[in-house]
Amino acid sequence: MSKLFITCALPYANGPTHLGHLRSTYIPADIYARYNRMKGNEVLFVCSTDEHGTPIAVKAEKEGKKPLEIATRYHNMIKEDLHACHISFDNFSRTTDSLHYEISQNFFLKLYEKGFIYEKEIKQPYCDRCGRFLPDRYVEGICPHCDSEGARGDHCEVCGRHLEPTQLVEPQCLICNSKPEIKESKHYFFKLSHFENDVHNWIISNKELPANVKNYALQWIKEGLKDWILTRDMEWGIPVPLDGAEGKIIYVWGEAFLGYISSAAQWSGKTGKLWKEYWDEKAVHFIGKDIIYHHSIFWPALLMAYGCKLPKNIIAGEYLSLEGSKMSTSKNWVIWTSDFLKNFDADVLRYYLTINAPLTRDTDFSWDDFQRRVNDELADVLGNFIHRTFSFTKRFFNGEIPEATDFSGDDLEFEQSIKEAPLIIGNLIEEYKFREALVNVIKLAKKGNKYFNDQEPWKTVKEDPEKAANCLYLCNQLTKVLAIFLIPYMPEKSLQILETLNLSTDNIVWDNTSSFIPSGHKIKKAKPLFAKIDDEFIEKQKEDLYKNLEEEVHDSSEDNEMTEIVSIDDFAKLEFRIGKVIEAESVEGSDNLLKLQVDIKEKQIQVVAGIAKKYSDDEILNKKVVVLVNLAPAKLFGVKSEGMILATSDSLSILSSETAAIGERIK
Ligand code: B3M
Ligand code: ZN
Repeated sequence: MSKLFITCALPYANGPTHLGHLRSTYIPADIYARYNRMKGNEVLFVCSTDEHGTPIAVKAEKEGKKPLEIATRYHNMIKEDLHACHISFDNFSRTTDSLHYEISQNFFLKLYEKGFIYEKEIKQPYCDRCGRFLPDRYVEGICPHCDSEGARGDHCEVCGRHLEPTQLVEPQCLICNSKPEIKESKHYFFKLSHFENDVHNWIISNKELPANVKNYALQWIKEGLKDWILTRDMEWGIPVPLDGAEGKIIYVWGEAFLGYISSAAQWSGKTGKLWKEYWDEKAVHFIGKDIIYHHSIFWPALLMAYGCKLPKNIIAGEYLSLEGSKMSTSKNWVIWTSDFLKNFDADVLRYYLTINAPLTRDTDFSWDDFQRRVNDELADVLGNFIHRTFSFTKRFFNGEIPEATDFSGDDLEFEQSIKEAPLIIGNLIEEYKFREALVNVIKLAKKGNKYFNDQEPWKTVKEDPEKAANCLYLCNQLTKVLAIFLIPYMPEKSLQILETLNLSTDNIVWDNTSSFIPSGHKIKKAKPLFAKIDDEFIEKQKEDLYKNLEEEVHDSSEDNEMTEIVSIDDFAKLEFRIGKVIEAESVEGSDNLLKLQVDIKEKQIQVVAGIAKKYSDDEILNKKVVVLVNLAPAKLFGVKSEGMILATSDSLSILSSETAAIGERIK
């Protein structure tokens, strides 16, 4: 038995969770935690909400609230979301907890005393009117690299570059719009450069680190590590615990990592167990790929400076897109966890987000694919196998596991597959290959269906009852192991199966998975496991999603928000061409959509356009329209769309040109 410290990246308390968070971080970590508990390991699985940083402070200021109120609102929502998804944390805390303040300040002080944090005067924007310095997102201006407006003090969203606040051209205070002056201010820097070699060695010598983490980290180290500014001039945050540092706080990334420790310490306070024993034996961080830099470089360097053990592994889940396009919370192109759970079980979501693709690859959530997997894999393969086993047992064997005698070659082979599965599947989970392990579980259920079909117990139960008994004996055993394998993935559904099998659901041990249920054991009446999802329901989900998008676009124009500036490079990526509509028909079930075939010279593409309220199919036929031809394909009402016809948003007037040639590019 060993001890294991598992963490999830701390969600920022400035919004609820969405499917992207669940896919990259929380579900994989929970699978790992649940599996390890079943292996008999002592698991400490912790998380917290990350409640400092300028996004929360700015949001609070805009809403006229205190940052803590905002953080509390989202802390509660996030906690509820994760609980509803059965994420089995041993402790879930907040970085505004006093214990976290204490631990973070002590950590900072220790590094300062050891000489790894030093002071330096630097130039910072200062707003005279507001009477304060403007860190990170408090200042906006023109990006010095790409000339786009709306770049923030730490980052330009258009060209993606990191910025220093003093580099901004025409800077403005985000709160009062006045032009800041530049003032000197004393800040505290962490000697990151000092740890360049040590971090490098740690990364190359750590055999367990996955390739995505390793490759990113090595690439950055090659560019050289610079010392890192660890403080900010602002109120919202953890005060720097030094004399002469009044008004300064520790930068959010300088304390957020300690949220792992403070949440564990809080757990120690409640349980009397020592978190450090877990940390020292093996710590594994689950994160999203956007914070690999922080976890593979900053965090190890901070730990080295402090003088304690480093984590054993960092598992970074890659991105989830939605219906082929990047998720965006500001554009409402997102599925919030709580919305999803209004219609579907958390277990089904956990299944889909895991089986969809390996963690180390970007992947897409699509309603059609979700429906297909639920219907084919969960209902037709897994649900069907379990259902037929239970109902046959009830009907022909009085609800008892039958007696097994003289196995045939088929039986022996099937028994062998059941017996060897726990090791195969367990090893995959231990290697963090959660998807592969789950694929093996489904394959096993498929095998079960095949065996059942081949044995034809509905015939043999009369002609050769021993053969039928062997079949149902083994099918019930498979049902049991499937239920156990599924505990990490679908904790509720798997317990439902075990309950029907009339087996205990407490303290299930992975290594006992294939100890067989004795003959004569009585099972209970089965309830349906997985419902199929019909087309209409999926269409409705899609429609709602697209509606959100339209509403959001509409709302922001009403708010008269500044139009987002794009660079010429961004524009050049869009391939607009003149296309001729050569076929048009309405899309069944929708009053908005037309399905068009558009000739763009080299080829013909199919476009679904939301213009049916303005144009009939006849009216649009033969028109030369402007079409975006390199849009990621999507399905609308089940119909594939490979481009977009340009039209105005309110009057739906299409952009067309009668003089341009078909296929001509618009630049
Ligand atoms: N709060 C969330 C993120 O950047 C950030 C993680 C902190 S983990 C110590 O995804
Ligand atoms: Zn820029």
